[in-house]
This record gives sequence, structure tokens and C-alpha cells, in this order.
Amino acid sequence: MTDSPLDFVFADEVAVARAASMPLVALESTLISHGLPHPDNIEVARAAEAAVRTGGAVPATMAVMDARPHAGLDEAAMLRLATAGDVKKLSRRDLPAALSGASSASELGATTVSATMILARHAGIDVFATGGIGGVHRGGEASMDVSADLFELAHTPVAVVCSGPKVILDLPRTREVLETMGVTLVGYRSEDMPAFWARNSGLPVDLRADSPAEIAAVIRARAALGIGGAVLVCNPVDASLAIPIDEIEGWIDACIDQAPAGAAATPWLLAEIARRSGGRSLAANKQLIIDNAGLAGEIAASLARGA
Ligand code: PSU
Ligand code: MN
Repeated sequence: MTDSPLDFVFADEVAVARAASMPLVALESTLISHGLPHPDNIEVARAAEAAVRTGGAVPATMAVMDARPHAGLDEAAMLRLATAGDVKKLSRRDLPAALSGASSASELGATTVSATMILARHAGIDVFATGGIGGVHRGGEASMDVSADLFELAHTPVAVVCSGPKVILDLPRTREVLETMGVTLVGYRSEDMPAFWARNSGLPVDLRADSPAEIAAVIRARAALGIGGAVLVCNPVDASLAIPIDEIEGWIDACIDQAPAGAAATPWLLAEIARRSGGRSLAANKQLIIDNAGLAGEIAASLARGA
């Protein structure tokens, strides 16, 4: 198993899986602390872990607690992340302060896509599941608010399973940056890049794959090249809960001007649109996270079986 200079706390089942080279899937914690309301967040966190197991892998939910990276969380840790009011949202730039013990963020920090990818790589975990990735925010061409997720996807060799970039973003510009950064965009049973609560963005993926084994082959081919960076697997939200993008645009247009700047923007927009949609965006968000975790489990299992 990969050696890392990081002083990880591994949950028992994660430690066992690492020692036995069993397939593992990393899960993030920002969506628990900042993306979903309580008690939906804890329900989804546990259901996502269960889905990874059903897919054939062991889940490792990532967070920083007491200045140490954690891979796999017990019930008490999960509850703290789901209910504490002062959980720091940790992205790439925040990890050094959090892990140094020098900042208040050290005590309890939830990891975003970028920070979770970094910790997953250190823990020797090749596959990670989330809901929707960050990207270029609307107005980002002027504000320069571009999620660190995109730069992480460019550099860190961890496959990320999601339902596309969040629909609150500037999707065409986000797609362009993914292309420029050389991220391989795979549509799971789709030629169209999904957009989080919407199944379609009207923007193309790089290739379509119809099975976990096909996706595993792409991940292996990318790894063999040694170029770093991610294969981004985009799994459209289940059709029964999907929301047409035009309907979502109406809610976004009505509130985007009031959104705060910086790291608070995404959590604010997710909560505001959950309210405006009468809970429909929340229902879609919950299900897509669980489904992505299941697919990630299947991909990790396929990778572990070999070609
Ligand atoms: N997926 C969800 N809900 C979320 C997120 C992903 O279904 O809240 C989080 C991820 O942690 C992602 C972050 O990295 O949103 C993006 O935040 P920002 O736009 O500030 O980079
Ligand atoms: Mn930002």
C-alpha cells in the first residue's frame, strides 16, 4: 500500500481493505457539512457508503479532525460533520493550515472535491464519488471565481464519479476549462455532459462508456500514460428525479444576484434553490450522490479485478 507522509486515522474497515488491497472508494464531506441540510445529510452519507459496498468496494469518507486526515468516519464523527455549525470547508489551499494544527480549521474540517482527491491519492485510493463538481462560476470571467476542483482534476490522478458540474455554474466555460486542462470526460451511458440535477447540458463528453469495465479501461489507459490528472465520470441523475434545465435556469436567474461571493456561494445557492424548487433539487441531489457512490464502487471493483 502507498506510503504517505500524512498521519492518517483510518477506520478499521479501511485499514483492513488497504492491507488486503481490496477496492476502496473515497467520499467527500463538504456535501455533508455544507451541501445538504440535516438530517438529509447524514442519511445520504450513510446511504452512499452502503452503495459503495453494494458496488463491491469499501467506502472511505474523508475529513480533517484534530489536525489529522481521516479516511473512514465513525458514527460520532459523521454526526459532528452533519450538525456542527462551524465546520470549515477545506479546499487544496486550506489543507496545510488544517493539518499543521495552527488554525481553527484543524479541529473539524470537511473536504471538498479538491481536498478529497489529494487525501485519496495519499491513502492509495483511486476512485472517488461525489455529487457535482465545482467549476467556473457565473460571472467568473470577471470575478475569477473558478473552483479549485478544476485545477485538482487537471493534476491529481484520482478518478472522480459525479453527475457533472453543478448547474449553478457557467457550464460552457466550465466545459472549456476541463478541455484545456486535459481532463478526460466520460459520459456514463450518455453522450451529453449531465449538469447535476439536470440530465443534459447540451455540451458533449469526450467519450461514452456503457459499463464499469469500460470506464476502468479508460482509467487504466490514463494511468499508463503517467500524465496525472483525472478521468471524470459523469453519471446523469436518475430520470425519475431529474429536472429540466430550463426550469432550473428560472430559479437560478431569480436569485443569483443575491448569492454571496467566495466559498459561501455554492452552499448558499444549493440551499436557496432547494427552497425555490419545493425540495425537488434536494431530492435529485440526494439520489445522485448515492447512485454515483454505487457506480464508483463498481468501477473500483472492476479496476481491482484487472483487465
Ligand atoms: N456535490 C454535491 N454537493 C456539494 C458538493 C459536491 O452534491 O456541496 C461540494 C464539493 O465539495 C465541491 C464543492 O468541491 O461543492 C464546490 O465548492 P466551490 O464551488 O466553492 O469550489
Ligand atoms: Mn470559489
